[in-house]
Amino acid sequence: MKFKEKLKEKVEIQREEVTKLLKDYGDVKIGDITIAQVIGGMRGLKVLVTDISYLDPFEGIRYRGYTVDEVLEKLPKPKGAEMPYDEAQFYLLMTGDIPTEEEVREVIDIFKEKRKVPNYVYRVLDSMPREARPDVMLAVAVGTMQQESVFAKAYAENKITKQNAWEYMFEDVLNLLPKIPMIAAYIYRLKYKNNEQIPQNPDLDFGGNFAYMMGIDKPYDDFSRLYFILLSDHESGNVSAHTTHLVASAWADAYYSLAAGINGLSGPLHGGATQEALKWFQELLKKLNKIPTKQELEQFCWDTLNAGQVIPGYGHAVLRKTDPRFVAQLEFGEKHLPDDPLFQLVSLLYEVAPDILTKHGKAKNPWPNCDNITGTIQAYYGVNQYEFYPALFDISRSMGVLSNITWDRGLGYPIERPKSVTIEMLKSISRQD
Ligand code: NMX
Ligand code: MLT
Repeated sequence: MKFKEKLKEKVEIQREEVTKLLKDYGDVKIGDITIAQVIGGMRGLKVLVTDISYLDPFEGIRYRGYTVDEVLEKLPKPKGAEMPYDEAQFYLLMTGDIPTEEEVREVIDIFKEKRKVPNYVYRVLDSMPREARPDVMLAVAVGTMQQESVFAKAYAENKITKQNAWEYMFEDVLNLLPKIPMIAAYIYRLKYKNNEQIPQNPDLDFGGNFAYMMGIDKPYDDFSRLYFILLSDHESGNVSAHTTHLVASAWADAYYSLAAGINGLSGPLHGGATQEALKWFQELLKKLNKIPTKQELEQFCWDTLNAGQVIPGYGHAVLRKTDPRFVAQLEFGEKHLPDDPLFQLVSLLYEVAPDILTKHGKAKNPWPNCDNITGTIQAYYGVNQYEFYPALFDISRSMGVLSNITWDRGLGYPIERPKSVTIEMLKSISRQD
């Protein structure tokens, strides 16, 4: 497998670099820690390392050094498609290189070969209560497949060393990732389409086949490809990436780790904000029974804030400008659904919310993030069951977190175990200052 050979070469080079860095410069300080950071969710603390992506507060995300625009322009696309292959993004995240047509073709073929989901997974999903949330079902499906882990099996047989651990992790990742959109589409149709399932189309790629199995016409395939690329990684500190990395750091396999990451993504302050944003727009429309004027929208924002709630899809822990992933979706909407009333409402909110949040004076970042707009576009294509949105985010995020844990094993990162202190200790440290 050329993909694996390339990765192996890169892992070996980087492993040497990391070993040298640790040996020669392990004592060099890269920052101080304040009490505010320790109590305040470790904001701004540089305590994680990844090369898969980097988030600049003002520029936004770069995947392996490439901006959103560059990735959308440079990655190979299916014939006639507007958006690149998700398999190409996965290749980029894993290797750091933009794949050639031939290189992406290899990943597409591997994914197609491995995407068949074991029947017992469907039986487990079918037996779950219909009220179960889609992302809960996805996490259960991933956990159920843990018995397939080649990493866990090799560990039990004492075959794993620090040197070869990444290869078993990589094999698990290749077995697991292509199944995620298949399972998510199955869950969608099980819950919302009377369990009338659409079999996979063997001619289609990751995003294209997902749209096909959802039963939604073009250009939903392109929106799926776009969305899965955009949300795939956001450096290491976000809750889903960090959770996956943390669990994998104890040498849990990819199945356990991803299931944990899916649970980590669910909260309304993280991936759950996709759901909250559409809910917020729908509540507004229900209250007014019409498309609001600018003034009415402003009032609704203030009502939300005065009730002590957040405006979903606005603000960010790191970003200090409009999220380029929001912009990419906005551009897609301007092209494909410019007259949709809900889409126009998203654009109107973009005109009013930053000023209001600034006047409100709390949020450090008054600009929209990726989650504000996703639901509007999904709903336009008929996916208005907003509790499904975190599961959509999970499909995308799986690409990044699974790349990260492969590299974690490749570079021999140890179990993550930071130190905690007591409040009494912090009080005593502050008295000495
Ligand atoms: N609406 C109202 N208040 C906000 C917002 C917002 N959109 N964003 C931040 N604040 C408040 C925040 O609740 C906090 O209030 P308090 O001091 O009373 O605790 C204050 O502003 C300072 O928070 P920040 O330091 O600006 O933000 P933090 O880094 O703590 O949290 C988020 C980041 C993303 C959790 C926060 O901005 C938020 O809750 N946004 C709305 C939910 C959302 O869109 N989440 C999705 C993030 C992206 N993703 O995909 O995960
Ligand atoms: C993400 O994509 O994970 C979100 O923007 C949250 C974050 O980066 O903290």
